[in-house]
Amino acid sequence: TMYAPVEFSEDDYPRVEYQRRQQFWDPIRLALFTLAIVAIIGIAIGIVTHFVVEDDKSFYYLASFKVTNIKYKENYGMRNSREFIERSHQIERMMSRIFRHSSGGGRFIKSHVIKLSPDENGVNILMVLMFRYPSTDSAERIKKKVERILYQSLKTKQLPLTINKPSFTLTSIDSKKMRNLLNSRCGIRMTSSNIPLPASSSTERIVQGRETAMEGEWPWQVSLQLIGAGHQCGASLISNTWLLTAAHCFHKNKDPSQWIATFGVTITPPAVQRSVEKIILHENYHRETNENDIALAQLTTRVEFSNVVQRVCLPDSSIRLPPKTSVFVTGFGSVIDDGPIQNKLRQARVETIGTDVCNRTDVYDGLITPGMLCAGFMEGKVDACKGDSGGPLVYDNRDIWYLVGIVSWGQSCGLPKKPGVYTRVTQYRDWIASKTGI
Ligand code: 4AZ
Repeated sequence: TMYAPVEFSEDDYPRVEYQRRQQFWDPIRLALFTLAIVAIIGIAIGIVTHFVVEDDKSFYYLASFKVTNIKYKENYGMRNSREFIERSHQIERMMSRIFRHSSGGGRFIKSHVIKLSPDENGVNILMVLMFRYPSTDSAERIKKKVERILYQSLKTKQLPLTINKPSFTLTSIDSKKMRNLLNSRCGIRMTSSNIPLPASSSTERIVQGRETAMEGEWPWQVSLQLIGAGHQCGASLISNTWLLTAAHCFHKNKDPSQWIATFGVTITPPAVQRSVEKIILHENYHRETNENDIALAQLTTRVEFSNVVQRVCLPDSSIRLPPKTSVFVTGFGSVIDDGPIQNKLRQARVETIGTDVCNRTDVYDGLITPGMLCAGFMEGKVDACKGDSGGPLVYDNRDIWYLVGIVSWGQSCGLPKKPGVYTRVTQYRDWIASKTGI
């Protein structure tokens, strides 16, 4: 058979073609057009975001300069001395004044004095300066800006200290170097990105009077555990190897080989773990009266400081906290009397209570000795409890944290007129030094 050619009538052909075109092309055009519009909007948003919401990065500098209108004092060599602390705060305040009110304003985060050393006509100051600038900026360009702001301030501002301009040097350092420099100081809290944690950031997240801690918020907190029996007590890290805790924690067991110390915001898993080499109880600890409820534990191997492990400062023995001073107690203890140990670290803000008030007949009726410190509230509720014993009561002085108390005893937990009783650390400053050299 032969194939006959297909015939189209003149009428049919153009109509079919026309209908196909209409069905096939229009949705695609519409899709392409929409896609193009979306792409343009996307790119526009990207460009705007890039300029409006800058991607900031931290820049660190080591500043060294001479101050000529003050004389060096011997105690400047000791970082925990009142003289060093007061002078450092004055210098840090001055740096805030210089950089906070400059055109580059909000870029300045913080400064920290590292060292004060003698100079024939004044004092040499070594400090770190922290700034946040867009990540696209270079360390060298920022250095120039910082120097310009500082030199401008020397000319125009009335500053309490006379900075010798030719002696001023600024060196860019990386975050690791900065961390090492800051680690030479105690009582400092940092987030994982090396930004200092703001003071008492989180007092509003209270759950049953106790809120859970963020990582790195209380980096000196230790959990003391008996092998096989778990968490027994809290403790505070005061150096790479020494822990300060309560003597009554070792009532059950004084054998160091049976104890371990863990660090971090959870008991399991711990951030770091160490075994215990040595336990030193206060010679005059009395179980019946709770007097001298203080002990030291030495780790078998040192811990390295990081954003989650850090030592707390010991206060000078002369420091006095007036009544109603805001302090924080932290621990893995129960949140109700006779409740279970908490796996996540908790914190509570309490206030110091004068010994005169705490010794009233309706409170602790004379049981509070000079080596003890009361803290909490007369109406009760917020308090330390079982399992917090040995742990820290800390005081924040300009973002540097001091160990002022050790959780010791109390009548139950959170009862009205029965505040927590703590070992008054200032009373034992010399005892700690005699045993550890710290
Ligand atoms: C304890 O049994 C304990 N409310 C610790 C602190 C307080 C009470 C008891 C203070 O370890």
